[in-house]
Amino acid sequence: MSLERLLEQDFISVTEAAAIASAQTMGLGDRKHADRVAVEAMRTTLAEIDIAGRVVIGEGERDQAPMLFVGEEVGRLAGDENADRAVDIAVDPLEGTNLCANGAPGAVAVLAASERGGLLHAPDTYMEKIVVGPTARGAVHLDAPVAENLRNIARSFKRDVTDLTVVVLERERHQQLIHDIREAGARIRLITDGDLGAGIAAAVRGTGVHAVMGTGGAPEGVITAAAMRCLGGEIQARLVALANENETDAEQRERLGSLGFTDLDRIYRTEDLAKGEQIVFSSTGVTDGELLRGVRFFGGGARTSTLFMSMSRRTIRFVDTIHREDPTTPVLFK
Ligand code: VTB
Repeated sequence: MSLERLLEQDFISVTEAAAIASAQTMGLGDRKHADRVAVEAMRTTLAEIDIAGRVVIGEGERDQAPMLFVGEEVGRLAGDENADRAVDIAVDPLEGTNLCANGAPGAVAVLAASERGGLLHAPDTYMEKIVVGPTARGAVHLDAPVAENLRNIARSFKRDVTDLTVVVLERERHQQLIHDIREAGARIRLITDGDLGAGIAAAVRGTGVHAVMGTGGAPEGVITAAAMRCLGGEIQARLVALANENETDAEQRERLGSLGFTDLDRIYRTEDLAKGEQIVFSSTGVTDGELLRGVRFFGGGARTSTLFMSMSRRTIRFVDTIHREDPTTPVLFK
């Protein structure tokens, strides 16, 4: 039986647990706390399932993160390299920590997994990305001028550029990009956080999102790639050494170099980021979003909405789960 099939229910419950835990902190204004409880819930649930899991994208390097750090072995079969359930795992227990802390839409709990070696161990730095869905796959190039990419996306959708919407993170660094998109005539949706969820929306028709452009986190780029493998979409990306609250540009460049990422011109394609032959992806809504509803508490339980995708099985499931503390709690149809 394929790994994907074996682990389906298990992985759904992992992101559900993380989503419920963090949703309980929604609006408390404490993003670190929201993230911590999501990490704890995800790790506790992972420990109960029959996998020899290895975290390849996690909460940070071992010295910075107590749990779900890169390299951590998780699952009941942890450390058993002969296990036929050896999987590499990329987690983002709470994507959009600020969104959750502010009760804003778009926060999700996410996990992607593959056979060993199927997901790039990307460093925790920035990544320049362009993401499109299956309709515009093959029509863009990271180095092409913005207007050219938009023209080609519009052609794929058989419409005008003015009928496209591009999602961009609202950041100072995106001034030029925003200017170029406006000048080309496309519409823009600025978001405060969460380019992973936006990338998934771009790969689903009917969401009104046609592309995501700009620079966000590299680890999320790999998880986006895993989702694109399942959805038939495309991501092109490049690592960027860019200062953040902890490091200068030069420090990032040095760290990238020490991890073996010396060619900062290299464009990573979807398959470079997530090359696995068996890929699964699970994402549960924490707050309401484009595709998923957030966690709803009803007194005596919670209801979650999850997107679970399996690449080789070619299934995309929208899973609506009622978690009851008390088995006598009535179930509502909707
Ligand atoms: C933001 C955030 C994303 O990376 O892009 C962040 O919204 C990095 O950018 O969800 P800043 O340091 O400027 O906030 C993500 O966390 C993932 O790509």
